[in-house]
Amino acid sequence: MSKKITKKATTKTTAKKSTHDFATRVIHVGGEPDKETGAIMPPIYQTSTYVQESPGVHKGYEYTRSHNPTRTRLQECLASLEQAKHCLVTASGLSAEMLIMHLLPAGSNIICGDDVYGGTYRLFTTVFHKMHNFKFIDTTDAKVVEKTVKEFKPALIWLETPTNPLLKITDIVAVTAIAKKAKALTVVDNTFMSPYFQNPIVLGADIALHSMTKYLNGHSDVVGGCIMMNDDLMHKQLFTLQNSIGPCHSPFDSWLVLRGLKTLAIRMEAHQKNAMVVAQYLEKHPKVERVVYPGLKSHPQHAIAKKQMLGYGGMITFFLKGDIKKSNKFLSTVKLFALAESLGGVESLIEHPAIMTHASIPKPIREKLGITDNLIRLSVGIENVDDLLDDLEMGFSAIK
Ligand code: P1T
Repeated sequence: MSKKITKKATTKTTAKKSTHDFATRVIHVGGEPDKETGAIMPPIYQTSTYVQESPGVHKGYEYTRSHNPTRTRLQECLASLEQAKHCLVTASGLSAEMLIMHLLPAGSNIICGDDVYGGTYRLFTTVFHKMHNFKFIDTTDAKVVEKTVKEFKPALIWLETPTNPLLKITDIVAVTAIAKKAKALTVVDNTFMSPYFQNPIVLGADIALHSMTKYLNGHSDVVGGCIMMNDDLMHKQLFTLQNSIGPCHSPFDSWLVLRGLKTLAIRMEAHQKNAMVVAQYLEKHPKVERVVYPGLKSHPQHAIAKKQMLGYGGMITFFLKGDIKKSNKFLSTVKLFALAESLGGVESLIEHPAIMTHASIPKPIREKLGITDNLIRLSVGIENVDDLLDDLEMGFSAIK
């Protein structure tokens, strides 16, 4: 995509008000030199507790489950990137989702997109189904959303856009408008786009959520999650829940994400550039049945992608011509594309959703959605793209 990306912050953040461009905020918000020593890199406050002058008299920090200065810096930066007022950083993406589930009164109705990360589906259908009522629908069709909202009266609509793994795209502006009319909250899992390519809160969502494990950190060495929002009361409630339940992020891991974040803008550009080349190569390949990439004109929601996203990201899924045997052969032949779960790191990864990331979704549902045995998901890294194409070609050559 040749669109010039200049993203000025339009909303104030509690943490740091900055009108700088995204590429500047990602480096400087939360990255101020240490006041005491001038160290240009933020210290890692590797401490569990803080000394108090007298009981209850302290410098704002009591215990690291509640607050930690390294984590505070990361939260400031992430809030700024999503153009949100608040951010809470959590132990994992799933624990961020868990906190949001606890925010709602027991017995709430929740509409969730029918194609979501397998772990999200498992969390909702095997843990929170005891507390709330879930309906999984195709949120890419605003008419279906409108009808279901009327009948089901949800307290919350949960969107993943683009979805994992089928990269379906929901019109955030349209769905949040329907939700607002019905006084329902909207959450957007923005993991696949990162705040560089999509800002759900600016588009109308109440909450943007990320698995920080992916593009935000970008180096496949940290697990974490984050929740961004504007509402003060919601922030207070989620903080209380996090402090009471305990899924906090370690100071060292927060520091690693702060470090990884600095290159988010250039990494996302590089991921996208490579992904577009790979998607076009796959689209022409005789051994490929179909390619799904939001940047391709053939993507069913390409027009919405163009409207609401500032880029198309680094994730591609494609259907091989063939069966599970051919998929396995391909997956075990490629080398630069490492066969592993997860995504969003600088290195390219490949995986088989039906056996790996989405195995927790019952087979009949998976197949109805289109998560079939010939579906392969790529997280395109930032290596030299010709090397990546050679690697894929080696995989295709091995299929007879
Ligand atoms: O792994 P964790 O940090 O807990 O994040 C969960 C999660 C939430 N949302 C989305 C869209 C995700 O993709 C994930 C994790 N996904 C993988 C591990 C994967 O390979 O798809």
